[in-house]
Amino acid sequence: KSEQFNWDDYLKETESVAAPLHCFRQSRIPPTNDFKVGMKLEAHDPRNVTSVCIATVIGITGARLRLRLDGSDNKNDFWRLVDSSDIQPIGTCEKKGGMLQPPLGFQMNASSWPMFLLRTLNGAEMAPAAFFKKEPPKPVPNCFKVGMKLEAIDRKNPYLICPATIGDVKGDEVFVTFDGWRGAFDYWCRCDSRDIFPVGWCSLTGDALQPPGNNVSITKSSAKIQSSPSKVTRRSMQSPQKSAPVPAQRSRKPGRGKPPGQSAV
Ligand code: MLY
Repeated sequence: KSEQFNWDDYLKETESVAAPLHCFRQSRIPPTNDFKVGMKLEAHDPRNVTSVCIATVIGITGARLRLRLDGSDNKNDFWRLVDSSDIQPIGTCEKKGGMLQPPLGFQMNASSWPMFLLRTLNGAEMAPAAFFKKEPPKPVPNCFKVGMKLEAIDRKNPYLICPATIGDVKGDEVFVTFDGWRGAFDYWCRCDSRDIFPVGWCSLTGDALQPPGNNVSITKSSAKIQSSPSKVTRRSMQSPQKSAPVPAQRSRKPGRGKPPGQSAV
């Protein structure tokens, strides 16, 4: 396609800078993803984080795994980096004296858990310990600045990684805003969140980077022409902002590529 998203062009168009690598809790060189679909591992239940459960790799996307907890349904898949501290080789929990738990929403009678566990592990392909990478250290202090660009997981659609901008900084936290989308997807997170990545991450890992949502033009020059009917340069298949640009509420340069919409929900 001719209109492929390109960070170099985009940074120029929006006259913005990429957040420096050292701001992120990500390794400078993304970890290799050696996992294969079908392999099993231990994972903390995202809905009940004190529980360690058995998970199966359902998909591979860049340096991430799409995981499904054994005994759970197919509506609660989640994604983890191969260097996430939320995942570990099978046997780790027991070695630490813990007990594997049924996932929240275990589909069978709770009394059938021990037998279910035996069966799910019997003959399973277990992900080798060497596939699990060490989580990078926390960056200190928070060195993000308002306006810096990054790649961020859309927490409402966590398989998506999207171009984003730091909208605000407060203590150890940053406000992640999604370029070309109204505030509905924006969120606050800690600066050491594993859900945010430096510009170029997806191209290094092979994960798919979404283009910015775009009914509102992203260029600096056209962002000034607020009264003209915004030309649709790139159409999103989904539902990005539909209305005409609203006047900026924050007195920052229009580098974010879109006017601030309603506040995040
Ligand atoms: N189907 C969803 C997808 C929105 C994705 C927004 N991200 C990329 C910020 C919707 O249209 O609401």
